[in-house]
Amino acid sequence: MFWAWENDKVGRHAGSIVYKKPMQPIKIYTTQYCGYCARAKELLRENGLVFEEVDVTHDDPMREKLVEMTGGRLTVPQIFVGSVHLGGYSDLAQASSDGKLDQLINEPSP
Ligand SMILES: N[C@@H](CCC(=O)N[C@@H](CS)C(=O)NCC(=O)O)C(=O)O
Repeated sequence: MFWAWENDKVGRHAGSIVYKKPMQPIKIYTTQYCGYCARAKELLRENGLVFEEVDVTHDDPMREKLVEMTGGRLTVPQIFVGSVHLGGYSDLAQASSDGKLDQLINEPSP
């Protein structure tokens, strides 16, 4: 089991801290009353991952910028790991189950 919090994450294994290493920050763009956003945040928390949430509910300019940043995605949530656009909730769930999320999080910064 891997636990992480704060942005310079602390690794824990079997209850003891075994290593510290830098991890890519996770940023999630959300709106209020968004079921997929809630599920995405829950999944991240279940994995012990800390994230920064950007609520774009009342921020149309940011929402427009988000569409650009994601290559035209119009839905929320949109999740970034470091500079990599992971996608929405279903992309996060897939990445969590196939190991891509771990890989992205642990990738060294460019
Ligand atoms: N397949 C997408 C579905 C996301 C989705 O449908 N989100 C809704 C909100 S829960 C949405 O953005 N609807 C359009 C809008 O709010 O403008 C995912 O997995 O993230």
